[in-house]
Amino acid sequence: MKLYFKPGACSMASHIVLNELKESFELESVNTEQGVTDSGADYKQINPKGYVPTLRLEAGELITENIAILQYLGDKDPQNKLTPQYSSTGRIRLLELLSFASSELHKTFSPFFSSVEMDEKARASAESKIATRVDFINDRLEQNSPYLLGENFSVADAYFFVILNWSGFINFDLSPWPRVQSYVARIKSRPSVIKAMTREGLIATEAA
Ligand SMILES: N[C@@H](CCC(=O)N[C@@H](CS)C(=O)NCC(=O)O)C(=O)O
Repeated sequence: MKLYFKPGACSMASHIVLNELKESFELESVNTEQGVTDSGADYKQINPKGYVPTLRLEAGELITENIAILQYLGDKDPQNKLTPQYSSTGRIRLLELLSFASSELHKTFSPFFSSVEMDEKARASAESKIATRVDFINDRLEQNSPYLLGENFSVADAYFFVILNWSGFINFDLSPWPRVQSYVARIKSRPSVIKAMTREGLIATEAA
């Protein structure tokens, strides 16, 4: 398998999950602005949508979209319990969380990374939306801990971690939600996360 990624972007969630698995995999970084991969390939030929992540399977098949890739990877080894079984209530809860992460949380952070600068009003409005979404995560963690689905770290936690970790890059203060801050710190200490962050250049030394 090969993951096309951009350092620190949402693709890091799939990178983390790949590190949780025992299978070997390759990584190739993508310059999405220029539409080229690290080896010089035209990224539009790999993923016409132009954004990361893309997962290439051994047989050459390509999977796009965070929530599809995360579930594909999580289902690979049921013993890892990264995804609850299909048709279970847990699986619906997972899908509910992944949809929320993708269309509500992730996309509220996106304008902060755009080349178009946000004015104060737009920033305040986006921050207020992020706050209501973090409220939800906080409530969820009050009922389910240490992870969003309860006892087991799931692919949803990898995705939520990557997005919540962006708070530091956009100066969004998570201290009003200590429960969420501890959740982020807990996930950040996982060897799979340290390894992914180190490889993507987000932390300087590999502590794992
Ligand atoms: N719906 C897509 C969104 C992916 C996405 O937003 N990727 C961002 C990085 S987090 C990206 O590649 N942005 C660069 C671009 O759009 O040119 C998914 O969930 O996979």
